[in-house]
Amino acid sequence: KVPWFPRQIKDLDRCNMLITKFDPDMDHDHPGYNDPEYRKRRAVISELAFRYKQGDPLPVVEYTAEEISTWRQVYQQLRSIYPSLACKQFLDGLQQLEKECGYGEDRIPQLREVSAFLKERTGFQLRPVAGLLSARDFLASLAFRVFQCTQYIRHSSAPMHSPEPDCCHELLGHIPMLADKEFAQFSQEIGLASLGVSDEDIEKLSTLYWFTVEFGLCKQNGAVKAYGAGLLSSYGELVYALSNEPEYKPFAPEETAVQPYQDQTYQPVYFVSESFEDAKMKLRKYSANIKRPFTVRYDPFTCSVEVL
Ligand code: H2B
Ligand code: FE
Repeated sequence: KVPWFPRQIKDLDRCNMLITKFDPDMDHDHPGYNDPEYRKRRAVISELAFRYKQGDPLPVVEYTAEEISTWRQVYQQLRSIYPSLACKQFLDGLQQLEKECGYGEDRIPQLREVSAFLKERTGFQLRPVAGLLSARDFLASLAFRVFQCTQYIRHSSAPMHSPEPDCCHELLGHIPMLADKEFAQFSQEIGLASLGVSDEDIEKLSTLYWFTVEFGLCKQNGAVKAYGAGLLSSYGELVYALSNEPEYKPFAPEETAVQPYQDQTYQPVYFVSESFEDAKMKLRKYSANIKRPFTVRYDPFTCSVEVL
C-alpha cells in the first residue's frame, strides 16, 4: 500500500508531524529546558505555526532585544569565516540577501520578506513550522518548492549551538543556498523522489539529504567548500569539516544513503560533490531506481503533483 502523500500545495497543511526529541519541553539537555520564560516564548511562536494555513500571509514575529543579541553573535562569528569556507553560490546568495532583503547583524529577517525574495529567484517559498518535522513531511514539502522554516531562535546561553533547527540555521544555513537555481532544483528533486515511497526509502533519502543539503561539501576551483546548511550555521563544525581532520568521500548516492550519521556531534565523514549539476544527475539516477508503482511530475502552473 502506498503511503498518503500531498498532491496539491494546500495538502501541505497536513504535513505537520513534529519530532519532539530535541524540543525544550522534552529534551532535558536542551539549554532552554530550565528556562520557563524561554519555553513560554517558544509556545507563543509555535502557535503561529500551528495556526498557519497554506496561502496565509507569513506571520511576523517581533523579536526581543535578547533574541536579536543572540542573532548578532551568531551572524558576526559566522560571517567572518564564510568568505574562505563557503561555496560561491552561498556567498552570492548571502550578498544578495544583505543588499536586498535586510540581512545583517542588527535584525532578524522576517520569513515574509525572505519568502518573497526566494519566490522571485527560484520559486521557493517558506512556511512556518513549530520544530523538527518528520522526514517524510519535510521532504514532501520540498516537492512543491516549499521550505518549512522555524521562526524561534536558540537559547541565549548557547548561541554557537542548537540541538534543533532554529531561525539562525534556516536563515543563514538554508536560505542563501535556496536562492541558487541549480540547488533549488536539486532540493525539489529529493522531495519529488520521496512522495509515496516506503519508510526504508524515506530513511535513505533522509540520509542523502543529511549528507548533501545539511552537511555537503563541493569542489570549486580546485578547493573544497561547504554548501550544507548544518555546516554554514555552525561555526565549530564548519571549521572542523574543512580542517582535513575528518574523512572525505566522493558523493555517491548508493553509498551515501546508507552511511550512519550523527545528530548530536560533528560528522565523522563528509561527502564531496563535483558540482551541484553532478550531484543532481547522480541523485536522479538513484531516484529512478526507487521502487514506486507510479511516476510523479510537478505541474508548476497548478502547483500540484501529477501521478502517472
Ligand atoms: N524539520 C525541520 N523543521 N527542519 C529541517 O531542516 C528538517 C526537519 N530536516 N525534519 C529534515 C527533518 C532532515 O533532517 C531529513 C529530511 O530527515
Ligand atoms: Fe536544516
